[in-house]
Parts: sequence; structure tokens; C-alpha cells
Amino acid sequence: MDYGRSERPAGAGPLPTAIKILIAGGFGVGKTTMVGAVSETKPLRTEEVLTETGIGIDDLSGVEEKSTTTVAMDFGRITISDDLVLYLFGTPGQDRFWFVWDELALGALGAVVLADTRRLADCFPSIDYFEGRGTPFVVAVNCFEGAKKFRLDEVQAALDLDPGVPVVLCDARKRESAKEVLITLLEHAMKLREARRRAAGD
Ligand SMILES: Nc1nc2c(ncn2[C@@H]2O[C@H](COP(=O)(O)OP(=O)(O)OP(=O)(O)O)[C@@H](O)[C@H]2O)c(=O)[nH]1
Ligand SMILES: [Mg+2]
Repeated sequence: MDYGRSERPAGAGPLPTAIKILIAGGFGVGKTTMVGAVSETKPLRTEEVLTETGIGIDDLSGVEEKSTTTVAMDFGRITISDDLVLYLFGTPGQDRFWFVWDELALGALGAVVLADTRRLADCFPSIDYFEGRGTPFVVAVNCFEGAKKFRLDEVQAALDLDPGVPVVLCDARKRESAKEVLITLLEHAMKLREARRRAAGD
């Protein structure tokens, strides 16, 4: 029997494909915020309170009200369609937690590198990391109030990105905006895979 999408009884459809995506970027750029905004389940967070120990190390300029930081990862989930579910892993933003990145990156289809134009250089380590591993990524400029607005091509040039890397604007606090970023990443990753497959002669 051929079930139309809406007529299909719950649980009778094909198993959805699950894809792992990383949400990366520098300290305080909005990674935890984005995973929380977009996740349809209560996001798992591993936040610790910023303490005096971090003074002089954690740069709070622009996010002075920030009181916690991710020490291991954020985890959330979003269903894109009947047959596609994304599992989101937010990385810790500070250098001292780099050791968890390799574990988190394992098996990821791609990554969103969040950028704050007030501290653009903070996303260089993430970009280097994904370029080095050949992981598809997009750069999403999180538009904080009061931050100077740059054209997307200016951001692309400042980050010395390959012209094929999508650069988009977003508001990490808004579900629809974050979802659009994820769809841009999915499309980019699919295109790259197809190009790599063709180059390999498959
Ligand atoms: N105005 C504004 N504030 C934001 C936005 N995104 C995040 N914030 C705020 O910026 C601060 C940093 O957000 P987080 O989501 O904790 O950043 P993070 O990248 O997870 O930080 P670490 O895990 O410590 O690296 C929080 O106080 C957020 O409320 C945004 O788009 N606009
Ligand atoms: Mg965080």
C-alpha cells in the first residue's frame, strides 16, 4: 500500500538519515545559543560558570553579560524532513578545551563556523581545523547589536576563504535563521561531495 506523507501512520515510514553537524567558532560567539535556539529537544549543555581564574584569559568584550562557558559540548537535534534528522554538536570555544575537538569532529558531515565581526580573528582556528581535515563548512556571521556591519564579500576576504565557502548572516537566537544556516551547510556539503566523487571518477 502506498501511504501519502500525511496518511502514513506514525512510525511506519523509512528510518530517517541522521547527520552529525558541528557548531564551532571562537569564545562567546553564540554556539550554545544557536544549538539551543534550533533544537527541538531540550539541548544538553555542559556549561560552567566563568570564574576569576579566567580573568585575563577569557575575553568578554562584547559579551560582558556572559556568565558561563561550554566546557565539553552542546547537543541538540532538529528534524529537517521526514527522512532527515540533524544532530548538532556545539564545540567549546576556548583554546584550553581543544582536546575534545577530535572526538566531536569524528563522523561529522560538516560544520558551521560562527563569526562575530567585532572579533573576526577568533574564528581562524576553527577555519584552519576544518580546512585541514577537508570538512565542509560555512561561515555564519552572528549579528550582534552594535557590531559594525560588513558586506559578506568583505568577511570572505578578511578570512581569506576559498571563494566556494558560503558566508551568510544569521541571528543565533532565532530558530528560522539558524535553520537556514544549517540548510546552506547541507547544500554546500552535498555539492562538495558530488564534486569530489566526480573528481575521483566514481
Ligand atoms: N545580541 C546578541 N547576543 C547574542 C547572540 N548570540 C548570543 N548572544 C549572547 O552572547 C553570549 C554568548 O553566547 P553563547 O551562546 O554562550 O556563546 P558560546 O559561543 O557558546 O560561548 P563559549 O561556549 O563560552 O565559547 C550570551 O550572553 C548570549 O545571550 C546574538 O545573536 N545577538
Ligand atoms: Mg558555548
